[in-house]
Amino acid sequence: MENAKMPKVGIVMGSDSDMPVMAKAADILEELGISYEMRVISAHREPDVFFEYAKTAEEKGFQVIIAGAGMAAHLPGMCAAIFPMPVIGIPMHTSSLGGRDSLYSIVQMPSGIPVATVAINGGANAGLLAAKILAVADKELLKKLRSYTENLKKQVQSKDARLQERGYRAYLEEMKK
Ligand code: RP5
Repeated sequence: MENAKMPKVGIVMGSDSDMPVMAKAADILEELGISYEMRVISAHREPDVFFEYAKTAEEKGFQVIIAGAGMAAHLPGMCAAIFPMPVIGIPMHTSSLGGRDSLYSIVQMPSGIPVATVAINGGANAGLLAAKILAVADKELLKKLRSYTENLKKQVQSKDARLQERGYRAYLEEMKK
């Protein structure tokens, strides 16, 4: 049973050390007015808690889960094994293998259980991808996404206009300030 107060997106991370990246996904959802719930749940260190989370995610109203993890990053894939709707995986950068460990763990899912994997530390894109999935059935949200994209274009255009006006040397100096 869906109601307006239910969070539409579940944001889950394997450790609070993932928080700076996961916060970027939450920032995007807040900017677009999308309700979410954020949790720290480790699939390895507390498998019983994780299983309960993934099993009850649908009845809590989640339509998308954004799951971030690092190293042997099984959290997103296991969410996708249990939760029937889209799961977006965010591979964390790691000091030992530069995040390739997390990336391969998340992206190399077996056939039948997809995880939409964004770039290493791609928190903002995960938030945007979740919004785009929800926008398929939400015209107001689609409008906000169009204006978000239009704003990106304006930012590049104003940078280029400044470059044309000042020249690259002055532009570079101003960037250092
Ligand atoms: C993963 O192990 C987490 O997602 C985190 O990225 C990584 C390291 O966790 P901590 O040792 O910082 O708690 O489960």
